[in-house]
Amino acid sequence: MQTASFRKTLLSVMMGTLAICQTAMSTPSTGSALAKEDTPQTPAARPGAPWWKEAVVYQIYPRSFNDTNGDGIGDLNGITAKLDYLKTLGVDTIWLSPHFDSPNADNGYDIRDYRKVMSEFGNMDDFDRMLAEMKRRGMRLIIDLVVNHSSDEHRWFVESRQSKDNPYRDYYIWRDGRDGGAPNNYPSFFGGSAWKKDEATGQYYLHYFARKQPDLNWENPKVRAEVYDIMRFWLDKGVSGFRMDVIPFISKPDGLPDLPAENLAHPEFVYANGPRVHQYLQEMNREVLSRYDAMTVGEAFGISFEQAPLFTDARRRELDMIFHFDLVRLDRDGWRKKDWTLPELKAAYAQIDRTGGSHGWNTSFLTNHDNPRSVSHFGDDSPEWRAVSAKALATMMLTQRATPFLYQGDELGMTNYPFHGIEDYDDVEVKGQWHDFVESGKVSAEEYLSHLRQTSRDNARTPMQWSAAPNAGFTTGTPWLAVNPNYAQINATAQVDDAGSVYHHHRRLMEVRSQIPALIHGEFRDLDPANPKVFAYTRTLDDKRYLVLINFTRETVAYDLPEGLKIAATLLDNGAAQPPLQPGAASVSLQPWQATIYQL
Ligand code: ISL
Ligand code: CA
Repeated sequence: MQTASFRKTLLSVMMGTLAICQTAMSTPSTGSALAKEDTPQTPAARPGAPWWKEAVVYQIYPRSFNDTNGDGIGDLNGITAKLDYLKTLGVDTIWLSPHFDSPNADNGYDIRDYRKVMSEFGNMDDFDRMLAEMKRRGMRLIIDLVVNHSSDEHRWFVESRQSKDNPYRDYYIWRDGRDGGAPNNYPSFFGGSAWKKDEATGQYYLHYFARKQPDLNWENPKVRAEVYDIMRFWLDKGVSGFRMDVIPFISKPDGLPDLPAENLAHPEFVYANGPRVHQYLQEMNREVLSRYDAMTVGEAFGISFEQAPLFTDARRRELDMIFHFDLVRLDRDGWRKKDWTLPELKAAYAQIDRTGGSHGWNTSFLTNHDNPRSVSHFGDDSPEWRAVSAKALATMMLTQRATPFLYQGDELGMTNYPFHGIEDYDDVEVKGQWHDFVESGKVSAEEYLSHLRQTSRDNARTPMQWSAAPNAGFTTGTPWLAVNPNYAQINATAQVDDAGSVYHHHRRLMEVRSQIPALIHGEFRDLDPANPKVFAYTRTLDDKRYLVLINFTRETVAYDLPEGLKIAATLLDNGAAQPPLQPGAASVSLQPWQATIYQL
């Protein structure tokens, strides 16, 4: 743990930033006493930079965050109760996964009413109070815009399926079958065909995801107008932007021809490249976004690095940033786990940085509600190495030229869940795959489960671990999904009281990031892309240059700094380094999973 020397060196390096030292050492409560000085807006690190470039976003999966009424399901009041914990962590923007009225066929990503709060999560008063309490703390809220599809219980679809001439018929995508079967060979991501025959009219409707998630027809200008009204409704309430669910999927291929055989395993690369997606996003920007100081991030599942700038180049007036999936899905092919190498991971970071270019911007994330836990995914979640490797991954994630998105619980280094049988899983995607792969006899249950334990989305959806109390303090009832049994060792209360914890390292990283513009806006350069053990990159802005070194192994690595670089000072280390380096050093003995930010 950093000693007085940490405080002294940090002070000397960043005279102007005394604030960091002091706060880094004090330990906040996880309760809700509001500290007055917390509310002011932090000045832009780089004058003129839009707020969302300097934001640090925290993703909340409300069902699993915090339950305040004992029904075992997280709720909006549970979020409000933890805002001080988040404020002190240092995040300034919350991304709230869907909170809308939904029958929960896909945990909220199937919306029945876009202007109503899901009853399990609370009501609109709870929402308004939550938003007001965020703003009082100088925090912003972005919400999930799930408009590639709605729930089949949404009144639009209830109407649409009534008859072929119903005024809402064209809100969805209906086709006659072909040869007694589906209109084409499109697969659903959740198993089986992407078409469902509807007895009422004998036609098929399209659903890229579950049957209870019919795709909306964006060709219909009425549908687009409905979506823009919904966006204005929430922006006028004071929401600061949107995370847009599978937004590249909204424009369907003309004529809906069969997928070529080679695309059947990964249809996203066809679904994401419809002919009018950019026309619609530019219209959305003109009609809505350009009239608000709002942030937009698109979930660009199926978009290549080459296509990315089409969405994020500011001159095109579409989106501010997108989530690429090449990095988080590096080690899996659908549900199948596959090996990965550090050079592959580093290459993804370099490509992502390049796609941002000078007119775009990027996101930096290592997990979300659709991926396994970061430390189990890219770190080392064994008891001995979990904390230090979680801090190393945080150092990497929070020092990119991108807006960081931290997923709930990753600030504690929460791990994957020890799933056993299929009955342990809740996810609709798992149920579809079990049917398609195991019940069909294509794959044995053992093989499927051995992979799924490492790749399942449910790993990220287990309840937040607040304390060592029963059910990790998440609920006084029965949790909707089992709590990870390691909550006695890994929980917020213990870590907030331990200055050397993964929690506090995230806090210090966010402080350093907010004080050093180069760590946000500086040019990124990987100095040693082929190195299989060490990630060494610089961030340079004007005459300021910083080096980040991360050892991805359990061994000590003697590392000679490339290109004659010399270290001026150690800015922040994840507690692995000994002894601290002397100024002018040209080589470092990197301890196992050591992650250090140096000033050059
Ligand atoms: O990888 C996936 C498909 O095989 C999924 O993890 C995911 O479906 C995909 O990344 C799109 O995700 C988004 O849309 C889905 C929803 O289930 C996810 O939770 C959401 O993030 C449908 O709305
Ligand atoms: Ca609840």
